[in-house]
Amino acid sequence: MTDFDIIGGQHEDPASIAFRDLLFLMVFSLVVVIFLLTFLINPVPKPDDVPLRTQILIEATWPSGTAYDVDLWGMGPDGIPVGWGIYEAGPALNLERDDRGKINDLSELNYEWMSIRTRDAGEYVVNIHLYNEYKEPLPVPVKVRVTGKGDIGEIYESEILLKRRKEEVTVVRFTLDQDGKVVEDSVHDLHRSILSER
Ligand SMILES: [Ca+2]
Repeated sequence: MTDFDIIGGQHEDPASIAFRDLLFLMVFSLVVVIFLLTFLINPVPKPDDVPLRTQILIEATWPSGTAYDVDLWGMGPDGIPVGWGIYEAGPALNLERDDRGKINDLSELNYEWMSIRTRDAGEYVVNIHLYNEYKEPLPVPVKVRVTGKGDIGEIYESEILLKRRKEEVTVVRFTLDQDGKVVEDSVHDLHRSILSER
């Protein structure tokens, strides 16, 4: 019996050790590659895919299946009106979904929403406007809700009646402080037209 046989008998064949090490390296490399691929396949989304980083959500809903074209209008601290045709101002305010009642709309839902993506300090104004009732009876009830993420919570929720075509109602105004919190007692609905400032 040679030394080699003893070694071979008591230990594994060097070739199989080498093979096992190689196999281990391959599996390890594969795990590393899969790990890296997970990041490559799920990278930070491209701008178009970015989930909406909404800090404050402004929603308007009116009766499903009706033809009323109600518009949400908003204005942030930069004083730039945002609404139909003017979809965003600064990084703060965006009209995310316009709903024209039955026009270009396969859904029965009548729902518009705006987002405030950064809580810039200053006053925000939220208005609704009846662009056209399209022969539907008046008034039209519009539910409006303004909800902030996390500690902000609900800022406003109520139903407003729009009584005539082109009527613009100030739903709610509120002010955010430097920390992005709603200033106490800043919530009110004193009329301020946004459409006239376009
Ligand atoms: Ca609309």
